[in-house]
Amino acid sequence: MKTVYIAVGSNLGDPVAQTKLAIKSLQKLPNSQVLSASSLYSSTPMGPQNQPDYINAVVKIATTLLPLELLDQTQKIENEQGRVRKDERWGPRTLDLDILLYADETINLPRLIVPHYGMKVREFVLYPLLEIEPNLILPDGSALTELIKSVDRNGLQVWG
Ligand code: A4P
Ligand code: MG
Repeated sequence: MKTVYIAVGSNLGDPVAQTKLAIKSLQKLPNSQVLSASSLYSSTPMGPQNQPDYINAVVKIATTLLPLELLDQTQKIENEQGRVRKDERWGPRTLDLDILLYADETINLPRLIVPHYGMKVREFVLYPLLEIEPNLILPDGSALTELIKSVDRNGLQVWG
C-alpha cells in the first residue's frame, strides 16, 4: 500500500456539494481506502480574481494503484462529476483533483508530475494538509510545518 494525498478544488456550480461528492467517489476507488479527509475550506482564487471563491480539501488515501492508474481514476471522477451542463453544451470544468504526493516518490512523466508543482506555495493545499498530517515531510526533506511559515492564509477559512 502506498500513501497518497489528493487535493480537491471547485469553484463553479455548487462547489460544496461537488467537493463532498468527489470525496465520496474517492472512497469508491478500486484497491484503495480513504484514510482521512480534511475539513472543507473556502479560499480566495489564485490567479484571475474575477471568479468565485473556491472550496478546497485534501484527502489521504492508501492504495495499490500505480501512479498512472490513480491518475486515470481521478480524471474519470473529474469527467463524471466535474462538469455542469449549460444549455446543451458542457460547461467549464468544476472539479480539480490534483495528486499531491505518491508515497515518497518523485515522478516526472508527460502526464504526471509528483510532487504537484504548486503544492509548496498554495495555502489551500498546505493548511488542509496540516490539519490531517501535521508531521508530513515532503520527498525533498522539507517539513510541512516549516513550509507553512512562509505561506499566508490569504483569507483561507474552514467552510461552514
Ligand atoms: N498532471 C501532471 N501532474 C499532475 C498531478 N500531480 N495531478 C497533468 C493531476 N494532474 C497532473 O491538469 C492538466 C494536466 O496536468 C492533466 O491532464 C494531467 O495529465 P488539469 O487539471 O486538466 O488542468 P488545470 O487544473 O486547469 O491546470 P493546473 O495547472 O493543474 O491548474 P491548477 O494549478 O490546479 O490551478 N484557487 C484556489 N483558491 N483554489 C484552487 O483550487 N485552482 C486553480 C487551478 C486555480 N486557482 C485556484 C485553485
Ligand atoms: Mg489541476
